[in-house]
Amino acid sequence: VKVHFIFPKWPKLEGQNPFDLPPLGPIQAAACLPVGVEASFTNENVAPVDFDQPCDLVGLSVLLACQIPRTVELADAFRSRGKKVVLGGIQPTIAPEMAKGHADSVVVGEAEGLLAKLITDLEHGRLAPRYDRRDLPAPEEIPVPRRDLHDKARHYTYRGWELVDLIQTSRGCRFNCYPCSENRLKHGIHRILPHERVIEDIDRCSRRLYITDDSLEQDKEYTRRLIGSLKGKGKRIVSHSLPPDPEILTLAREAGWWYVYLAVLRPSENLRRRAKMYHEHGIKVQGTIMLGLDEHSEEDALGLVDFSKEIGLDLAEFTVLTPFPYCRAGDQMEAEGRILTRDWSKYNAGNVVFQPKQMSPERLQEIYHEAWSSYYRDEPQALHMSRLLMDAAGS
Ligand code: B12
Ligand code: SF4
Repeated sequence: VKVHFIFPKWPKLEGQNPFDLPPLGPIQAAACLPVGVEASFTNENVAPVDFDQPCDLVGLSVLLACQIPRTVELADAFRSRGKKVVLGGIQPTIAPEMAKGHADSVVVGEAEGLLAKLITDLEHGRLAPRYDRRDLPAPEEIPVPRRDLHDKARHYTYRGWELVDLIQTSRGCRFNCYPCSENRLKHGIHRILPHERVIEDIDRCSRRLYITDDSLEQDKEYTRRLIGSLKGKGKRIVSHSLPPDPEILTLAREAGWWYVYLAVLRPSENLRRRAKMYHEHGIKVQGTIMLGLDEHSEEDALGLVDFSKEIGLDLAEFTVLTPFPYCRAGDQMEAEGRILTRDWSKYNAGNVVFQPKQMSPERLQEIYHEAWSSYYRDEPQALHMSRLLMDAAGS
């Protein structure tokens, strides 16, 4: 049996980096296939899809809402050529009904523990419409991803630089931030992967890592241990925010931390202090700035651009609040009848898809465009990016 995984194409944000990262979901799902089942992979963001691909099953991996329309097109196209199609990933987990009429089957929840049965059923010509995993696999069930399925040299370099490998060392988040779906998706539980499994995976990755763990702030002890396991491995590491603790930041820098993502929803002393602290410890900061919260007037939203400059973000990515399903923002906008469209292609955090409280949707959209151009007016984004890359080269 051979399964061909595909990561459907999705629209980038206005000024986003011109490169694509090697996705983790599909190669993690591929690792869950029983022994003897062959796997191959196409990331449509970097390579064209071959509709005549010799395989017994096409597995579409759907991470982001803005991939849904393309997923449906791909599923229809493969099925019209007589191929069996299964959908998996976060979006089919949130809304399995998206598979109806387009795919033969859908995998709901994490893939670990589900694919052996699916393959047996496929072999016997009785694929079920749905394989469900509403409980969470134990950390010991989670195999090392099939990194061999990525052609890194061909698809994942930027100006000669090998891009980061996405890696996961734990799953889940016990916090429940307003615009985020993770708490509900992973039941608010933090599962830590076995140490040996994490090390084996780290050793298979390139020199640059993006630790995709939801939060490294929810369990400081774990974060300290993780930093310890990275020390001396010669890696440069990107992650979500680290705890603002001088001891942890010192250890992180020694272990090769390169930059952290920091969410900016409103100007605050706390954020100012954090950014300063990261910088003092030699760690760069990429901000994700979210415009259009109910508390934002036009002036507040524009003020966030100045604040981002003031705190010296090394890279800034502007987004508009997007009421994704499975998060408090989505629940609220739905309950208040403020969702303007369910055209998923627009759900990439770069389009206004809800009625803002203090301005028109059109004005928020303009502010979003102004934010990108104003932030990078004096120093183009490419320059910021080069500086960030130089930092990784220099140490
Ligand atoms: C890495 C990441 C990104 C990367 C993706 C890069 C890439 N090439 O993959 C980047 C930085 C580009 C990104 C961007 C965005 N992201 Co993002 N991202 C993530 C993150 C942190 C990790 C994803 C991941 O790799 N997980 C690890 C893998 C192993 O898990 P998985 O994909 O779920 O795979 C498992 C199963 O789903 C299943 N599976 C997966 N594929 C398949 C296929 C088949 C056939 C089968 C059977 C099973 C299967 O098996 C796997 C093992 O169990 C998630 C949060 C999270 N923890 O998942 C958010 C997350 C997916 N992002 C999210 C969002 C909102 C965005 C943005 C839209 C907005 C923003 N500003 O962040 C932007 C996109 C806008 C844009 N144009 O950039 C939300 C989506 C919410 C929702 N309800 O839709 C999430 C859930 C985080 C959150 N805050 O809620 N993101
Ligand atoms: S934004 Fe980060 S810290 Fe907040 S709930 Fe989501 S994953 Fe957890």
